[in-house]
Amino acid sequence: MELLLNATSPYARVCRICAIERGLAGRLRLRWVDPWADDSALLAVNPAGRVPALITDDGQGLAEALLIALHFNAHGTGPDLFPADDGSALARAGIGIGLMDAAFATVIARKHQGSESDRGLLGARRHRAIRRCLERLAVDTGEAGDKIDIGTLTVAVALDYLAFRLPEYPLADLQPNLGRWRARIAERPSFQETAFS
Ligand SMILES: N[C@@H](CCC(=O)N[C@@H](CS)C(=O)NCC(=O)O)C(=O)O
Repeated sequence: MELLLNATSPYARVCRICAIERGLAGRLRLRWVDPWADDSALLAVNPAGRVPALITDDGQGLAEALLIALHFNAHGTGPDLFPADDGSALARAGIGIGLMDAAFATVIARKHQGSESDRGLLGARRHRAIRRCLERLAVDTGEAGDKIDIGTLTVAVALDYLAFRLPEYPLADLQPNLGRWRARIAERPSFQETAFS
């Protein structure tokens, strides 16, 4: 299998972490691409031009982080990342992706339109979404404990991305319990091996 990715994509990192947790790292080739450069190899797999994108062992192209994670879950071994009997995993993943989307869109808007993008209608809306997600997760992750599933992994990557790109949200001050939870999960080899750079 080949995963097309870049080093700063939180979505791609979720996929890498899922592959490692499912014991698939040795079967996964990483192909580093620049999604912003209309890389032809990437466009052949994902015409939307976004990473992550996966070419499966039987040559199927897959886009979208959670669908790729589902594929890894079906093929590897290890913790079941999509436990059918635990709806909270999917619910948590949805909030994690929501946080990731709001944070990523904030970063991209700043890059292309400057920091005033934060003050426009859409920018302010994104910041409200970030704050609401953090508040919800502060309650919710207490219940998650040390579970390893698509929900906890996605949330932890979203929080890491926030620390990486938007340090004006200091988790340790804003939501100390959530900060401690993130620090614990970030000790896993799957997180250490895929740190943002
Ligand atoms: N919903 C997608 C989001 C993927 C995404 O936005 N990837 C970014 C990098 S973090 C990208 O490739 N952006 C390039 C673009 O939007 O043209 C997923 O879950 O995989």
